[in-house]
Amino acid sequence: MGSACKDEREEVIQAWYMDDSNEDQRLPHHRDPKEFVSLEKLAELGILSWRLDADNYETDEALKKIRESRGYSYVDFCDIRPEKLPNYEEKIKSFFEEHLHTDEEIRYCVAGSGYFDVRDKNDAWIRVWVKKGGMIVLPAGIYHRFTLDSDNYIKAMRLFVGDPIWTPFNRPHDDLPARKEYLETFVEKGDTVDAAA
Ligand code: KMT
Ligand code: NI
Repeated sequence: MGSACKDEREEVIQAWYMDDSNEDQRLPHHRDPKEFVSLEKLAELGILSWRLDADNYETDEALKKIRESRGYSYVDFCDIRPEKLPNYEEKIKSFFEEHLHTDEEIRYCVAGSGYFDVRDKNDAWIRVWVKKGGMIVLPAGIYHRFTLDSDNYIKAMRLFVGDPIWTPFNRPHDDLPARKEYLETFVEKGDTVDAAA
């Protein structure tokens, strides 16, 4: 009952507040009790998401429309698993360093799964679990990090507007225009309404 109303994205993208234990980064790190975060709340942080048909990404009209409307001209794939990725342990460590980018980070999981951790408006970690068929956009300037989950495998399409710039700026990088714009657009908006009265 009621399941017809469920957002189909929730089958492949789930988010929750993290605990603060230092256990293995690949574990879920739920709080006790669990505190899930809605996709609407992620949207308030500037995070967009879709559910797509990962078995047919080569011909998928829905993906084509997203790429056209958002200008995602570039695509490649990254395949992250111990056997495939050179310097695997080193890369896993660097993905998990908190950082931001001056452009969107756009990832479409076509196989496997992984955790994209993002900071909320109060600087708490939200863990965003993306599974096969889930596509997310992290806005420019949001602090975030990535880890595999305990299945140790993701194949993700990486998209970009024009020539890709993957440079991570490890925290703190609060003086970058992209950071300031992020805060103005998603964190400080609305705060001045009362003060202006
Ligand atoms: C990133 O930017 O952290 C990555 O590209 C990680 C792999 S994408 C699933
Ligand atoms: Ni990143």
